[in-house]
Amino acid sequence: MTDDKKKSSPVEKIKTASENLRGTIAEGLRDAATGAIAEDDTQLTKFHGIYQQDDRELRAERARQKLEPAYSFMARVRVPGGRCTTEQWLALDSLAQQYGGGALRITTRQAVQFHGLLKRDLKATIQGIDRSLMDTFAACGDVNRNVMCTPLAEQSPVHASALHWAQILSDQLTPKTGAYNEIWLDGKKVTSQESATAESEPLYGPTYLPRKFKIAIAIPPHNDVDVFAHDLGFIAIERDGQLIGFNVTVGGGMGATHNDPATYPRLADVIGFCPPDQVVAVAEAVITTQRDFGDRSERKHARLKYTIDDGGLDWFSAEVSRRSGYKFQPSVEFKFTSNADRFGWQHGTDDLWHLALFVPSGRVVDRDNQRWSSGLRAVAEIHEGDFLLTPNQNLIISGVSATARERIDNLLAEYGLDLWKELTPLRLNAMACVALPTCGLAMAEAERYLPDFMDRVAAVLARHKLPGDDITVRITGCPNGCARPYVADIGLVGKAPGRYNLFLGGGHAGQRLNRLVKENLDENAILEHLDPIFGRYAAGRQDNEAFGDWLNRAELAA
Ligand code: SRM
Ligand code: SF4
Repeated sequence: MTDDKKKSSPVEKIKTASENLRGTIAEGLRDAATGAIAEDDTQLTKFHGIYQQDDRELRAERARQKLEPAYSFMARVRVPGGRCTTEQWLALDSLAQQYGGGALRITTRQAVQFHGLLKRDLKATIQGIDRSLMDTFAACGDVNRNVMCTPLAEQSPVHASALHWAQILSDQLTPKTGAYNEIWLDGKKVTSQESATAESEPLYGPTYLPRKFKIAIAIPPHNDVDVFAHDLGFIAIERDGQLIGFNVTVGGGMGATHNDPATYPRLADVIGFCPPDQVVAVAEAVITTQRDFGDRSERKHARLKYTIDDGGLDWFSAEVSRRSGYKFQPSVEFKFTSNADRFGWQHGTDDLWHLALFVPSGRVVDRDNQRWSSGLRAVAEIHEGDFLLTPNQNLIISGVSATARERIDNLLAEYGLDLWKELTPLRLNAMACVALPTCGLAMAEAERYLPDFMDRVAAVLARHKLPGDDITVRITGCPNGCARPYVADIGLVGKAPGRYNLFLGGGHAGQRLNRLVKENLDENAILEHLDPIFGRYAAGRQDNEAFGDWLNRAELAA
């Protein structure tokens, strides 16, 4: 818990002095002498969904030429529950073509990222996003971020209700400062005096949260959102086909630092059940408890999971009850079976059809024989429903009439986008984070390495006559865990170029952390390590037993 005598971290000081997230961002944008903004402001733009980056592959050459790094910006668009209209998609696509190198990136949290935006184009991009009734505000930073929800509300009335609550949570928990409006949308400037009163942040206070905060809603049996990886989670409980409330989970988080045992991935605990009308009060109580007790001196120890481990789950739960005014009811039984997406056409409660497409690592860009930008644009131009972003970086074309299905299928085939038909579940369910060249924290490749690695894993599996359908592989370029590698059957976590820590035995439904089995391996060593294990798995698995579950039962537990 917070010790008042501890020194606040530098980021806390920046937030305090920022006048509700303004800092000198506006001035920095006007400075044409550099492609960067002031260092303190790089912390503040995160709250506006914008990260300053530079192309790491050009660093050495630019330094040799005595040039400043090739600065550019990543902007993350919030899409609560992953639902956007085709008009919105077309607007994002058009901005990507104009300013973002022709690419969009669907993230592991149902959001959309632009990469490579130049400082001079940032405002125009944000204004274009705003015109499509979307924003990047609070997509990053020490606040509640994009609220996730199992997509496709048309699967059942429970799915529709869950999305409704995701959108309410998203609205209620967005910060109130006018800084975003003022800086990016040329909104009215608020004077310091006004900002103290009209603009107070009733939920967050002037220094916001000690660290990022994430919420997900899951609908059993699908744990596609990986609810246990979130600071706060809601597991939908149904009776007679209707939502009756949620089991509440707290304290999940993936981030860790290599060789620092004080940091660790942690799965959330279920603390009880609440009816739907208590969801907002519970979320606010969890957030204010973290706001008041979270560690503001050491950012590596500032996530909610550490606040809970330091204070104890009972204390935390009682504090949330006290603040919300609601006592949790006992949790209700639930069962998750998978944390993957389900590909292909599904029929919805609306009597329309919905097609879940595999998008490799969520990267929407035209490549030789897979023209994702052009193909999805062509679909969006004739499609009357929505595009839904999944928590595994994929996309659902939602709301297609029976008669329009063939046309969509033909378009997807024409642009090379029907990969879900030909790839195996092993490949379809594998995930990698962005990593190099844009991520400033990457220690190894992830997204660019995943296809090669999966080919090699498939070859080793084939030797043991295993299709690998029950194996989830996730790779990240560093231990921060952006592709949630610590809940995968097989997790590779970047240590250095070409080298990874190998984690095995995660729960196939995201319900169990895997374990570190070997450190700092290159590809050959990883495959050599996996080969005999796959052999034993082939011989010893029970019917449909997922790799991580078998491994945990048969080997790791021993
Ligand atoms: Fe992440 C930081 C990308 C989901 C844990 N993450 C970053 C940054 C912004 C790097 C930075 O701080 O400079 C990465 C930008 C790379 C780039 O060039 O785009 C980045 N994170 C991503 C995305 C785009 C990965 C992807 O391949 O899709 C995901 C965007 C999600 C979104 O739309 O909001 C993404 N990040 C996650 C997740 C998964 C999740 O939330 O379900 C996690 C693990 C869960 C968690 O939060 O514990 C995650 N990202 C982190 C961390 C570690 C936080 C911690 O508690 O230690 C960092 C580093 C940090 O915050 O200091 C980080
Ligand atoms: Fe970057 Fe690490 Fe996140 Fe991958 S896991 S995107 S390398 S911060």
